[in-house]
Amino acid sequence: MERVFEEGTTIDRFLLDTAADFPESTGQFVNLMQSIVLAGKMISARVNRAGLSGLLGGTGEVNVQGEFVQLLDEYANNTFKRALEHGGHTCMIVSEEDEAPTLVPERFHSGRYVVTVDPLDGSSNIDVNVTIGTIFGIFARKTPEGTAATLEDALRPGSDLIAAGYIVYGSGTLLVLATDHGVHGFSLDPSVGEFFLSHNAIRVPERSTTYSINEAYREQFGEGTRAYLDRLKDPARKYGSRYIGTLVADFHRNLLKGGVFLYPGTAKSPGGKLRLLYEAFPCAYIVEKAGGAATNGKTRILDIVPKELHDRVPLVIGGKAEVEEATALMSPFPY
Ligand code: P6P
Repeated sequence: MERVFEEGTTIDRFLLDTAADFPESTGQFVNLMQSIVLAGKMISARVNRAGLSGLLGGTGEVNVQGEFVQLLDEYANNTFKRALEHGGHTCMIVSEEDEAPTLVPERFHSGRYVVTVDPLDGSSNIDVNVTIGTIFGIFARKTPEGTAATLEDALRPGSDLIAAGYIVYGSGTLLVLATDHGVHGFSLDPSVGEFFLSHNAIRVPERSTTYSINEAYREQFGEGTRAYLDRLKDPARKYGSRYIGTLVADFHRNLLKGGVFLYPGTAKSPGGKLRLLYEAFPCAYIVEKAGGAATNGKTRILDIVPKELHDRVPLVIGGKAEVEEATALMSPFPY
């Protein structure tokens, strides 16, 4: 039941107002979101001062993805987990930065929610002051409250998500949250340290004239993908290319203004690069709540069940008509 709220509503008031629509709510979800909001404020403050506080550059470590860990990646990961693991609302955290899930201490096994997170997406852009962001998904656990969470609570279809969102650290800091009430954006006013509603009931335009893809890999894509890209270059369609190299930033621009983002698989990497549980699932949940669509080039992203926590998946996401056109052409599957 999508709802529109008055401008200037704080995120706390939004969370309390929407929780009131669910008589069975215990307040755990509101508390969980308030923990995510706190982590977002802390990461935003550090990102904005990274150049002044020695937080640029790498740690020298390589993570489970085989990527060099940046200092801000480590800070964002630790900050996000610390904000969640002692809140009594979360029983497990699956992070891009950690091979294994983080299980909360036994005294918090009553936590109802499982959170998947890419603490800082767009690492390659951190040191050059280009927009980066945090992406998160929220499941209600399947295993009984009061017990330790298990992989069963995370290896499940994206359609089990009950909420998802992201925080983009760009010209401003904006938190976008998708729930059964629709997709709403909250801008951080750093002078008061509060997120205020600034984007009411976001809907993604069905069609646009923007596509986002790293065309350097063109010769590695399937012939269907190349055929789709050639179609977009027809001057009559007036498409332009926009590609930031940070998924959450490209996705956010396309969510607001319309556009299709593609990270297809290739012969060398049929699964593509993006991760299913904490990148594709949350973005797919958000875009569908905003009226858009997301596939892996063949099937709906939210219908996929991950085999492992760090599964990768090809991603085509954006306005429904554009995703359908691209998906119909993309072959041979999976790239
Ligand atoms: P490429 C950032 O490292 C990331 O994981 C996504 O945020 C982004 O969309 C993608 O990689 C960019 O990958 O191969 O185009 O550099």
